[in-house]
Amino acid sequence: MAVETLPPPQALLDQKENRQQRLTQLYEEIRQLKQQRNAVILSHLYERIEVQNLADHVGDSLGLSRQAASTDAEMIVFCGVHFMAETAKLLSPQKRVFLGNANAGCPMADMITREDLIQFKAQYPGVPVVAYVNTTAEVKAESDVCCTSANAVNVVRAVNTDKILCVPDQHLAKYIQSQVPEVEVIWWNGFCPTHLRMLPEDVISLKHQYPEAMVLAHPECDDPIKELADFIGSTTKIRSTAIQSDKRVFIVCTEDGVRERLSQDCPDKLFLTPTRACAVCPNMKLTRLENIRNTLRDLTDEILIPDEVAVKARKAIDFMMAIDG
Ligand code: CIZ
Ligand code: SF4
Repeated sequence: MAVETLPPPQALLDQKENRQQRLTQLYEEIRQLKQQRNAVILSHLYERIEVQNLADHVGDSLGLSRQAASTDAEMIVFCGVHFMAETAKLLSPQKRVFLGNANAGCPMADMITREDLIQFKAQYPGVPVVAYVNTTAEVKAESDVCCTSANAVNVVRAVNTDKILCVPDQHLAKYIQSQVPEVEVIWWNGFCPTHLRMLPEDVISLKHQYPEAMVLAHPECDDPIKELADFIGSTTKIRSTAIQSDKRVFIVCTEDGVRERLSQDCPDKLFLTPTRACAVCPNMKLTRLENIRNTLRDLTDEILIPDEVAVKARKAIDFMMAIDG
């Protein structure tokens, strides 16, 4: 078998040094453009670590959208996927909103269209719809209330109903069902391909090697992973739980950006992933510093939502905020 020849150590060290210089130069270009544009940069916890480190705020989609609404900046560059930038635009209609990379979409959000939802609702007349924030503005506009992974259970409890349609994530829906048994949750069959890559046998094997480890899981994971978890919650809650915990070892069952973030937040703790480097959302990694620089410079692909859609979608978000402000 042919053995691949690797570059000598000095060549690899030179590459590392060049990359560091390039990053420093890009950081400076972005800093200047940001000032000129009066812009704020927001990064989801799933983004590349250099993007998270550059951002003014890091968090989950709703937390960041709230930041967007409260800032004095005239322009927002959202480093995340399309539905997140749309949510920021819905909450900040007077600001200009751009995605860090306009090609970054969410396969789960694309698993249900407005037309699909209209047909789904027609099968269950009068049953309210809760839409996960991972949906397009058009789908939110056809829904009664929005939710995030952080507040989904509280939102469903607060809607006065004995049945609810939950779109698009079947795994979040099953989690809600387990927590709110008094309401019948009828779900759409969407899923997150990244979260489904994590395997229970990998969690079990890590747990075997590190029995003291705390297992942290996102509700988008499949049931067998959630059954192994010591804590289930949103990215922000996973982060705060790990930061506040006395434990030293964690098995992080969500997109790898959270593990990277936590490794930086808590250098004295160990964060492990239950897949061999596969829990990476390719869309979340599309945004590079070059894309952010180009977005600030060229102002292309602005997020625009037609008024008739925005007014209805905002109602679903406002309803969620009234329950879980
Ligand atoms: O709402 C978000 O940001 C998502 C998609 C995940 C999470 O749990 O934070
Ligand atoms: Fe969508 Fe999953 Fe990627 Fe989140 S991690 S953006 S839900 S595909």
